Amino acid sequence: MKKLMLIGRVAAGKTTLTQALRGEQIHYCKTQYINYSNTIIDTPGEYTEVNKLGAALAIYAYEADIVGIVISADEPFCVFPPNITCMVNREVIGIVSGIDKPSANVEQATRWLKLCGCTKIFYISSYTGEGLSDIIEYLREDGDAPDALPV
Ligand SMILES: Nc1nc2c(ncn2[C@@H]2O[C@H](COP(=O)(O)OP(=O)(O)OP(=O)(O)O)[C@@H](O)[C@H]2O)c(=O)[nH]1
Ligand SMILES: [Mg+2]
Repeated sequence: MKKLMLIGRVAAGKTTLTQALRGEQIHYCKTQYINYSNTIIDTPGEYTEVNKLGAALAIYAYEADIVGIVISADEPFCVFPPNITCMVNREVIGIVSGIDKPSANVEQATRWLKLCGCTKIFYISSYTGEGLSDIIEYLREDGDAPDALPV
């Protein structure tokens, strides 16, 4: 599997997505530090929100094959500046999370991710499971088991 690093504001849904992709039971767990595993690097939202910590994300991206910008479908504003994808020398994908939420505005989140510079965008709900297989398929490499989950 390609290694995916997730970035996004606090409560964007990064950890919940990590749990869902791994097939774990979903439970709230505030991310306090960068969690590193073989296939997913989960980062605290503060690294995205606090300007000076953003540089650490750019450096940490070297550890990943793909960086995923996670924006929840009900976020009231975008914390990312335009064309942010050029700050890392890895492929950057967009992930709209929480598409099951009643207040979801998927079109708005999509516009923000495109403004960030994302050309490939996934739409997921960690609760219903919608869209998760698309991400798993995208991370899969030759030789990976057909049902492999990033653990
Ligand atoms: N309805 C719905 N709620 C979600 C979804 N994903 C996450 N949530 C909820 O959003 C809240 C925040 O989710 P987290 O995954 O902890 O967010 P995070 O981006 O890891 O946040 P930090 O660790 O603080 O950076 C939790 O209460 C989740 O249950 C989703 O797909 N659908
Ligand atoms: Mg988290």
